[in-house]
Amino acid sequence: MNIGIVCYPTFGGSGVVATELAKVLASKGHKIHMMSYAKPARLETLDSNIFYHEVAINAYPLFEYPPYALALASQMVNLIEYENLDLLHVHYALPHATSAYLAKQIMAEKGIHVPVVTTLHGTDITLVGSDPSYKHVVEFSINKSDGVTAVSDYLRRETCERFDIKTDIKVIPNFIDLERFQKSNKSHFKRAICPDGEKVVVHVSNFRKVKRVPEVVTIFDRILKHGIAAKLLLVGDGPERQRTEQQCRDLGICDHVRFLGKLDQVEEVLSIADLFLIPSGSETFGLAALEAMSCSVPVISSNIGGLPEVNVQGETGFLCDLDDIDCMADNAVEILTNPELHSRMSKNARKRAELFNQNLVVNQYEDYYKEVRKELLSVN
Ligand code: GMT
Repeated sequence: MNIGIVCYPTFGGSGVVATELAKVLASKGHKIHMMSYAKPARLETLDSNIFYHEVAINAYPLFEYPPYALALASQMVNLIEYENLDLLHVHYALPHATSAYLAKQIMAEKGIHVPVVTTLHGTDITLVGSDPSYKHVVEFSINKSDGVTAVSDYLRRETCERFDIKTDIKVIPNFIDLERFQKSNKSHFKRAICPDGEKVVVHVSNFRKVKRVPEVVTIFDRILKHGIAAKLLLVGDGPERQRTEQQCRDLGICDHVRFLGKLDQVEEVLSIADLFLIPSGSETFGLAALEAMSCSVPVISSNIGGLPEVNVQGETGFLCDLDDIDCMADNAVEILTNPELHSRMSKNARKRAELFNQNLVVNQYEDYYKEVRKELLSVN
């Protein structure tokens, strides 16, 4: 198939999922046309089946806010027409599903019918999409999509509660490349970071408020106070970085905390991790937790949103109430000081990650594309 995939280019989860999906589909022989306002962060490989089309947003003196949604719709129309797209798959409802609806209507006038699949990821529903300034447009655009998927059952339920949804939402979970995300020997890296054999605690995020990075540091401080020699590796960057750095200074633990910034090879850090912390205030899935689990790292997470669909209480790690820092810290200490428990949870984590094998999940997308396309073509 010729598939148009639209996403945000940033390090956020939806862009990562869209790009990884594009790569797997391309490896299966599909021609993928990616659209975004900048090159997606993980689209680093040269692949003869992937074409990247940057959406040009021309600035005119009249435009205080250049209309990206319209530029994107025009780009979609161009690609449907000249690259014979069979289907548009947009990741993140706003404004991608709206642009897709417009492009679809423009093409329908010319007698060309292209189905639109919208994948809901998270803040497009829980935060931005529910904002009254966007709500009606998001609701309309979801209802006008030919197929809608959500990355977790929690997100499907949440979407139906927040919006008047008249279409079925299919849950297709996020997925993982089990080859890439597996524990590998990085002893040189471990020695460099932990010369005295300290335990390694890792957190990966975009450092937005919702990720609760200061809570990560508080939990880590409790681990240190318990007398465990440990290092905290913080991967990523974002608005909470400065506040977190200040917190480390205030606690006097800067020597134990490393800010590694945005990294492409996250699996290298996860390979030396003993524990992963993700105490998020909202998480529709928690791709970062799945990446850690795939590298055999036990996870301590909050028990909100889609996280319980990924991390299993007492099996792959522990889940605690959002504000229960004691629970997270106590369980962290337990995992780090009980080798038998650690080894069991590491194995279980990898086993659970195998259920999200990218080959299995991408097949679900392919089947869904066929189903949605067949349905649209049967009525036109
Ligand atoms: O907050 C992020 O990590 C970015 C955000 C996005 O929409 O790009 O991520 C959401 O989508 C990811 C991929 O489906 C999920 O794994 C994240 O849980 C979800 N983030 C939130 O719900 C806060």
